[in-house]
Amino acid sequence: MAVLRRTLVLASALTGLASTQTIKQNGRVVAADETTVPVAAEKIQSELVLTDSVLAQLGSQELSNVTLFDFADNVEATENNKRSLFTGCKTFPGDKLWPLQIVWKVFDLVTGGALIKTVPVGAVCYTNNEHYDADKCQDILDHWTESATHANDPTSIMSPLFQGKTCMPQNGDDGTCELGGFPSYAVNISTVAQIQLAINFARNTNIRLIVKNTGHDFLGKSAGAGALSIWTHNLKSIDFIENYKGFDYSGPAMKLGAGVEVGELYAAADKYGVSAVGGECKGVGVTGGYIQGGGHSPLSSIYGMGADQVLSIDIVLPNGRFITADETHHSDIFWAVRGGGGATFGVVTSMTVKVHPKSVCSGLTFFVTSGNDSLANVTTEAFIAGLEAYWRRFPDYAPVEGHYGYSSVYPRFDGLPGYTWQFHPWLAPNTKLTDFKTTVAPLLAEWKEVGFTVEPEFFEYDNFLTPWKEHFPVEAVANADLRTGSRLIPAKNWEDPALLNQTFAVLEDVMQGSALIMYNIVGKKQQGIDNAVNPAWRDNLFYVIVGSAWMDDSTPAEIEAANKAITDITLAKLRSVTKGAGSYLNEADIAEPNFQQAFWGTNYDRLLKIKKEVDPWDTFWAPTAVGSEGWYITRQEPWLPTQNGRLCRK
Ligand SMILES: Cc1cc2nc3c(=O)[nH]c(=O)nc-3n(C[C@H](O)[C@H](O)[C@H](O)COP(=O)(O)OP(=O)(O)OC[C@H]3O[C@@H](n4cnc5c(N)ncnc54)[C@H](O)[C@@H]3O)c2cc1C
Ligand SMILES: *[C@@H]1O[C@H](CO)[C@@H](O)[C@H](O)[C@H]1NC(C)=O
Ligand SMILES: *[C@@H]1O[C@H](CO)[C@@H](O)[C@H](O)[C@H]1NC(C)=O
Ligand SMILES: *[C@@H]1O[C@H](CO)[C@@H](O)[C@H](O)[C@H]1NC(C)=O
Ligand SMILES: *[C@@H]1O[C@H](CO)[C@@H](O)[C@H](O)[C@H]1NC(C)=O
Ligand SMILES: CC(=O)N[C@H]1CO[C@H](CO)[C@@H](O)[C@@H]1O
Repeated sequence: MAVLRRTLVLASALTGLASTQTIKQNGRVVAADETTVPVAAEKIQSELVLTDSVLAQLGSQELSNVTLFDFADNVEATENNKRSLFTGCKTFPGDKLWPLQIVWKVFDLVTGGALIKTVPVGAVCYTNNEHYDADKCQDILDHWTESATHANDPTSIMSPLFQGKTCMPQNGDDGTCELGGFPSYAVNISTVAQIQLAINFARNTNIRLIVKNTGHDFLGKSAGAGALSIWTHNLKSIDFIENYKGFDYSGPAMKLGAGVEVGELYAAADKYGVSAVGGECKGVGVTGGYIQGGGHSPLSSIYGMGADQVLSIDIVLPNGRFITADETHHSDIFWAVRGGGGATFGVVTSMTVKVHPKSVCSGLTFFVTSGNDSLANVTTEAFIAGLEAYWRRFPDYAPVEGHYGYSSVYPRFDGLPGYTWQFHPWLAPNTKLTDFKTTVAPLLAEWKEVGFTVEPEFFEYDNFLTPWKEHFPVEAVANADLRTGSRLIPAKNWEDPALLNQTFAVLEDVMQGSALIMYNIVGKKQQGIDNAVNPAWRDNLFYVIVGSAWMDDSTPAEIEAANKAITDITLAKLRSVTKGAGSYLNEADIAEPNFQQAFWGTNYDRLLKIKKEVDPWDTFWAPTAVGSEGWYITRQEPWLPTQNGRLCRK
């Protein structure tokens, strides 16, 4: 047992001598270092876990500061819990109650040296910053739009807009690098115990707590000024279970650590001769925000959402306790975490998910430009007719054939009148190419008729990994001049010709000013599975992501207008033809009105009840998360809610 056998007190906190990094041990003042402050963990099965016996040995009754690591159900922690329950705001750097340096030092020591003081990823580009490094800066600039640049950094996120853009590497020559919405500290997690220590510490000191895995979140949910961050990126374990036996499933499964990314999952699944449900983008964290937010996949129209695959969840709750939740244990937590959203019910350390037989995949790709110039393949008139012919047939594809149609329409990049339409691809999982061609033949015939003369490239493979590698795009991230949002367009829009006509009119209107990232996909309801996934996914036919962009040199008025446009114009139009449907919380507009309904529909009330039960302290908070409505961030433009401010109760 790697536990502290001597008593521990933070002497400088008691005496006010913040600079002397000492602790009191058996009544004597000694230096706080690795020899006097051992790692607080006990080995249980394969995990290093924080237990009551470890805590008991960390402190003794006469010592008060060890209670900073107490579980919420410990009597000693009651005073701290009260403090966090009744304070108006989370404690912020500079506040009287912000932990002294020595406390952070001891926190670092009990976590085994895992605490990282935040240096913004862009700091190396600021000539007036102590971290300035021309080579490292060039490297960051060269790889800025790649997800790994941000995933591998303890605190960087891929939507810098919501951090406040306070240390953009592009501005290093004449700006000042500030922390902005980055957390103050991050814990580089390798054990369950470190997560427990971080949660207990943040709850007991009333500090804002955030969780960052890869930093893909589009709404800034993995950032937060003045926060302590739990950085789960390095939890990379993957175990294949050939014959998992669960409540009502037996078959192949995989147990995935919280840091496993989609590309790592797909490669491992292929190695073990199975296919797994994950997102389309390589770097997204599987059991982090993706599954917890629902998770749409190229395989969703057959096997359902990412969250529908989950058999068991290992999670540290807001009270600091480590539990396993499944259909028969902690079933409320099990229900809520599958679709209720990240950073809300605790920190997931791993999940066990179903995997499926490896099987044939076919599909097509194309790239078409419309217009009346020599670069165009088709006239814009034929283009629109071709697009409508495709949309009209959506009911034949995702819900019936299990297809995943992933394509984008953009106004032409060269500014000439017209559009481009790119398939990234149209994927038909578990389908032979001959069958796929039969299914799409009527559409291709109609395309010819209306003058939409394209030559798609078809493909077929005996597995999912290869087409995913060959035909899916590498997506650029970290655009700081862009707001995005999404809408789920339900099957019922296809049942009413007038509504379908209106829907097409809205889409054609929207696409004049925005890209349409289009998915013909349904989160197919799986027999016997009930979870918190947005019910709107179950009757979806057309999932669309839209955006509103501006330029680096746009005026403040233009930037404000573009930010408001996504909510009040673009998405308002889409909402007007999809009343009662929803939006996907992981790819949503941060200012989505009535987000509770839009992200969770009828599941919201139960989610909020569970949130209040497991986290009465609001230890976990993230913008638009379940229960987030009771708090706000100070110093915000109402049209741009960033994480660059203090978190306070309303
Ligand atoms: C380029 C790109 C492509 C995408 N493609 C898809 C797609 O195909 N399908 C799809 O469904 N989504 C997709 N997404 C959206 C993606 O699912 C979300 O951004 C998701 O939140 C990413 O999760 P993460 O853990 O990687 O990111 P992070 O930003 O690190 O975390 C996201 C949220 O989850 C919380 N969180 C992370 N880990 C944990 C944990 N272990 N326990 C508790 N909370 C945690 C964070 O606090 C945050 O609130 C895409 C996003 C991008 C940027
Ligand atoms: C985080 O911890 C891992 C070990 O789990 C280590 O390999 C890595 O270098 C650490 N990263 C940082 C930034 O400290
Ligand atoms: C192309 O179409 C645009 C309007 O859509 C028109 O202004 C322009 O004159 C046309 N050019 C040619 C070469 O026909
Ligand atoms: C469109 O035209 C370009 C060249 O002008 C060509 O490379 C491309 O294959 C065409 N697209 C289709 C789908 O026919
Ligand atoms: C909607 O219907 C009207 C009348 O039939 C037609 O003129 C119009 O082109 C249709 N619009 C769309 C987008 O289909
Ligand atoms: C950071 C913290 O909670 N420090 C406390 C340590 O214990 C002494 C004595 O009880 C308190 O005065 C400090 O506030």
